[in-house]
This record gives sequence, C-alpha cells and structure tokens, in this order.
Amino acid sequence: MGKQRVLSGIQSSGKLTLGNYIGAMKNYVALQHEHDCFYMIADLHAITVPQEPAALREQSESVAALFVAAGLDPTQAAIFLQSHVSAHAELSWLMTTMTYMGELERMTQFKDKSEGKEAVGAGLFLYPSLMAADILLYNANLVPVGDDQKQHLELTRDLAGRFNYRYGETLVVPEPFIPKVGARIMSLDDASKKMSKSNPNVGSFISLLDSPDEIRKKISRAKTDLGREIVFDVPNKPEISNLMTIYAQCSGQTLEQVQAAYEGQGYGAFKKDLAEVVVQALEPLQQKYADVRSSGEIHQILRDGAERASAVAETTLNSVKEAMGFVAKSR
Ligand code: ATP
Ligand code: LTN
Repeated sequence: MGKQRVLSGIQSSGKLTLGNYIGAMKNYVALQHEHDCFYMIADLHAITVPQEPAALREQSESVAALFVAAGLDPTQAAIFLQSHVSAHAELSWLMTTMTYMGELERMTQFKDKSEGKEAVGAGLFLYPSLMAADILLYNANLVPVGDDQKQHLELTRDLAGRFNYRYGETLVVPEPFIPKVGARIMSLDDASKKMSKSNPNVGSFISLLDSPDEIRKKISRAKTDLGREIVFDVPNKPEISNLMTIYAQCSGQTLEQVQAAYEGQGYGAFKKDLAEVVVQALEPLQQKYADVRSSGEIHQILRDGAERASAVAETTLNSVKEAMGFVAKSR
C-alpha cells in the first residue's frame, strides 16, 4: 500500500470509551507513520444532540488531549477541531443538496438515536451529509472507523460517485478501514448494543479516564451469559465473547490465546484478570493525558492542525464550487 490520505473523526459528545479506542483510535495511531493523516474532533457532529456549552468545550479539549495521550504525534498527523475549519460546514450544505431523503431515512444510527424521541433535531437527520463532507474535503482514500460507521461510509462513497458523475471527476471515493477484531465493542450491560459514550448508564461503558477502582467495579458488574465456560462464541455467549475481545485487545493476545489461558476457569477469575489488564493498558494513556492537559500544549496543537487541515480543505471546496457552477470571487 503506497502513501494514502487518511481522515477520521470522533465526536466530542462525551468521554471517550474503550470502544472508541479499540475500534478507531488504535488504528489512527497505527496508520500515522505510513500515511498522510488528518484526525478531527467532530464538535459540529456532537451538537446534533443538545450539549451544555461548558461541557462541549471541556469534552472537545479532552478528546484532543486523548488523541495525543493515545499516541498520536501532532508532528505527523494533523489534529484539529471540525469547527475550526469552516469548509466542513460549507461543503456539508453542498452535500446535503445531493443527498436523498430516502438515503438518510435508512441510516440505522439515525433510527437508533431518534427512536422514541419527540423532538428530533434536523441536524441528527443530516449528520451523514456532514460526515461525507468531512471525508471528501481531504480526498481521503482511507477512513479508519468502527463497524457502526460502515453505512455512513457507504453513503459517502455514493455521494462522491454521484458528484463525479454529475459534475466531472472531482472527489476521491474513500474506503473504510475497519479492524478485524474489536470493530464493535458491546455495552457491558447488554451485548446487543454497542458500547457508547452517550449512554446515560455509565456502568455500560469503560471511559478511557475511569480510575482503576471504577474499572474494577464496572467489569465485576458486567453482564455475563449462562454457564461458566470462557469460550468465544458470539451467537451463544455474546457477553463473555465481548469481554474476551476487550481482553485480547488490551493485552495484545489473540482470542485463541485468551480462550486457551482460561480453559477450565470460571467467570469470576477471568473478570478479575480482565480488570487488571484494562487498568494496565490504560495507565500510560492516563498518565500522558494528565501531562498533556496540564501543559496546555493542546491549544497550539489544534491551531497548527487547523492550519494544515484548512489548506487542504479550502482547495477541495473551491474545486467543488467551481465544478457546480458557483461564480468565483474576483481577486
Ligand atoms: P455517541 O455515543 O456519542 O454517538 P460513540 O461512542 O458511538 O458516540 P463516535 O464519536 O460516534 O462514538 O465514534 C467515534 C469512532 O469510534 C467511530 O469510528 C466509531 O465507529 C468508533 N466506535 C464507537 N463506538 C465503538 C464501539 N463500541 N466499538 C468499536 N468502535 C466504536
Ligand atoms: N460519525 C462518526 C464521527 C465522524 C467521522 C467523520 C468518522 C464524524 N466525521 C469523518 C470518520 C470520518 C461517528 O463515529 N459517529
């Protein structure tokens, strides 16, 4: 694989979870040295559900610091806030006009997040057009995401193809980059739902910033299946399979190794060890996070990142506008 352009983002809608880390951030880090990477804190996406201003500000800075704490090197990858690059909002509108209502109505994330709600913001519905704009602005070939974003990526590909068909070859059609193991970490209280940072039940997720005791408590209370064997069998033992995936991803072992190591042992012993594996995996990240936050370096990182991102994004936006027939500003 030659040098690729990579773009991805995480919403600043809460504290990042182990699911965000395993499904997305681990790959961000893995890709940064080989490729030309842009990693964004999707604060414009975060406001598709109501956010307290002070909380939004804190969460956005916290996600940025976690990117660095997880191992992203700002001299390699551009780390930036979506709201700092105005081309995102602008291309989002252009993409919205190319998106069909039916396409948006089929999005499972929209169905899940709007289910049972009385007042659903239009932003939640239009969310995928903004996400398409995010990706297309950078001519990204690769988009590292968890499994839940596959459908949004498919729509982005369709929109790029539609644009090129209507207006001539302008946009790059991106490919998703989804991990083989850990693409969908499930909720600790219900293995039929993905672990999600905006779940009101904090016991359902492990935050990357949870203290060792919180992690131990959450894992000891995590739901388990009937029986007592530690076997990886998603259809029949979804809860234990999820915990095994977390174990494997945090310890660097394969699922087979984890299964072999716990043959003949029960859930209690396994969960106890799992808690320590998670605590240990997060310890260096939490230490680095504290350093990054107290140094205040994140503001400079975000300023540099936005500058690098804007240069690329503005160029694409101008090509798109020209292709669509907008009159260029005279100099
Ligand atoms: P929210 O709950 O606020 O909708 P989220 O926790 O689902 O947020 P996003 O910001 O939507 O997180 O996702 C950021 C990245 O993390 C995406 O690439 C997404 O696929 C990935 N991701 C999120 N949750 C999981 C999970 N449980 N397992 C694997 N990957 C995940
Ligand atoms: N919708 C994504 C977050 C996101 C994103 C992106 C991911 C916003 N823009 C661009 C990849 C590329 C989510 O994970 N919910």
